[in-house]
Amino acid sequence: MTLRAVRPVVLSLAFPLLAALAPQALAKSGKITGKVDASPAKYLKETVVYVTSGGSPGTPKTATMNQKHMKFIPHVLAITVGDTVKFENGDTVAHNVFTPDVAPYNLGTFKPGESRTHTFDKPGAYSQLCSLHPEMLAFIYVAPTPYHAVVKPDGTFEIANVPPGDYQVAIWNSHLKAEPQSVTVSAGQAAQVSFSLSR
Ligand SMILES: [Cu+2]
Repeated sequence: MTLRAVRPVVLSLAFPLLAALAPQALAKSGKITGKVDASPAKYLKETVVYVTSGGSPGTPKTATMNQKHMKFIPHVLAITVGDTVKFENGDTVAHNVFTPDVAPYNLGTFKPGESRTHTFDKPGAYSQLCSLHPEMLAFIYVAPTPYHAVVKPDGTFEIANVPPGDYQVAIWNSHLKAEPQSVTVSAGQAAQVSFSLSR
C-alpha cells in the first residue's frame, strides 16, 4: 500500500480521536498552594500534602530513589498508589532496602550500580530502611490520588494540575499531625490552604 493510500485512513481515524481528547486536554485545571508550619520545626521537611479522593487516577509512573553517600535521595518521596519506585545503588558499597510499614517488603542486598523496583498498591507512609546501615532512613508516602506534593524547605507547597472541584486536603508528617481541610479548586486559580503541624 502506498503512503498516499494510507494517509486518508489515518486522518479519518485521527480526527475523531482528537475531538474526543480535546475537551479534557483543554479543560483548565487549577492548583492548590499553601504553607505549612511545624512545631518542632525540625520535622517540617518530612511532610507531604495530598488530596484524599476525587479527580482521575492517572497512569502509573515510575519514580527513583537513590542510595548515595550513605543516604537515601530524596529523603521524602511522594508517589501515587499504583506507582513503582526504582531503588538505585549509586554508592561504592552494597545496600539493602526494606520497610516494616503498611505492606512490608525487603528488596534484598544489592551491589553498587544495581537497582531494584517495587510497586506500591496500598496508600500510606513507608519508612525506607537499610539493614546494612541502621542510620539510613527515608520515607515514601503513597498518596491515594495523583494530587500531592512534598513541602519545600520553607514550608510552602504547590499541587498543580488539579481538576476544578471540592476536595479534602490532608497532610502527612513523620511525627506531627494536623486536621484535613476542605478546598474548592477553580479553573486557572490557586486555592490556598495552610496547616500548622504539632504533636
Ligand atoms: Cu545501606
